[in-house]
Amino acid sequence: MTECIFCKIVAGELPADVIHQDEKTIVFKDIHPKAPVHLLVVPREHIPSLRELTPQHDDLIAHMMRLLPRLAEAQGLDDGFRTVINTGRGGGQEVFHLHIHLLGGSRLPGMA
Ligand code: DGP
Repeated sequence: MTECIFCKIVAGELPADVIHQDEKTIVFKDIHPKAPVHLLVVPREHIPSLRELTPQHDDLIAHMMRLLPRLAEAQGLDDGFRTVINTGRGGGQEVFHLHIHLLGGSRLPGMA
């Protein structure tokens, strides 16, 4: 049995506020939002992080990238949005199932 929280959400074994699903991904609200809109774009396949991506994942990654602006538009983020991928403990990753944070809805601080 998997111990991965996001695999459990994908399998419907844990609840989540799901706002989009398709054959490759599931998108739900982050449980600890850092902005008025804070979604997690999660592949159904368990891939621990960016480090484990292979050429076999190219279609999936393209799909996730192209999904982001559609989600942002559906959320009314007309002024822009931020995407974040944390990788490894040093990069702040807490859940080791690849995911893209989509944040917006307020003026986000600059990265500098
Ligand atoms: P990261 O640090 O990049 O691994 O981000 C993990 C995010 O996942 C963090 O912002 C909180 C969120 N999260 C953790 N557990 C759950 C959960 O059970 N449900 C939801 N919806 N989000 C979760």
